[in-house]
Amino acid sequence: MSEKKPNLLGGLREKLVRRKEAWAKEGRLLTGERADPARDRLPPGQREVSNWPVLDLGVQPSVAPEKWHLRIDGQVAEPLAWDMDAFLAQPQVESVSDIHCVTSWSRYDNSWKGVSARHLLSVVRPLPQARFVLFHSFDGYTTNVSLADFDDDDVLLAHSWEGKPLAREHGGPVRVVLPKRYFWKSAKWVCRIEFLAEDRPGFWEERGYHNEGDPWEEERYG
Ligand SMILES: Nc1nc2c(c(=O)[nH]1)N[C@H]1C(S)=C(S)[C@@H](COP(=O)(O)O)O[C@H]1N2
Ligand SMILES: [Mo]
Repeated sequence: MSEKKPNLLGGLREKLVRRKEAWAKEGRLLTGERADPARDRLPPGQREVSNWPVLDLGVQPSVAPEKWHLRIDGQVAEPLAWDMDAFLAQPQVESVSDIHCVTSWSRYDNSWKGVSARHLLSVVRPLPQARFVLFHSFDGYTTNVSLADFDDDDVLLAHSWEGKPLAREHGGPVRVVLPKRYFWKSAKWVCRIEFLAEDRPGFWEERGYHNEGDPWEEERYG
């Protein structure tokens, strides 16, 4: 079960990463405004799209459902390792949420199905010192959130979108969906969730992107 490691010197990936690093340095798209999710549907500087753009590092790992596996470990009382059958045997939830990508597109009313973060937390039981969560993916990508951000009723590990299995380019078989943060926090092809006492920045967080990434506060870069 080798996790495909990204080739960090690969041409396409390198260019993509450089461009997005440059955006962070320039503060591209920043409006300096805020919005109130209770009143506004669109966060500042965003525009609604009806298609669903694909954004990643240019490597889309092909993970067959039978080969998919998830590990949850670190600062938890009950670490776990699940294959797809074990994952699908958990209580399933459906939820509808909006996507806000830091490159300025937002997509409304995405319907997801999968296993809720709240259920995962009840199974692994984070230890008192656990305060952060780091997602790891099959393409080598990582991204971090606070435990408080993960522990929300709209957060899930999704295997389906609009009633169909989640497509490979969008992170299938299983991705994270964390609607209250920019979409780079929603790890595609997730394989490991690590609970930490100390925060550890992920791929974009190390490259000029904001640690928390709240779209309503326009936390694009940090
Ligand atoms: N594993 C992995 N997850 C990832 C990424 C990635 O490169 N690898 N890109 C992130 C970024 S920057 C965005 S905007 C969203 C895009 O998801 P989508 O391609 O389904 O729109 O996935 C996020 N999750
Ligand atoms: Mo993104």
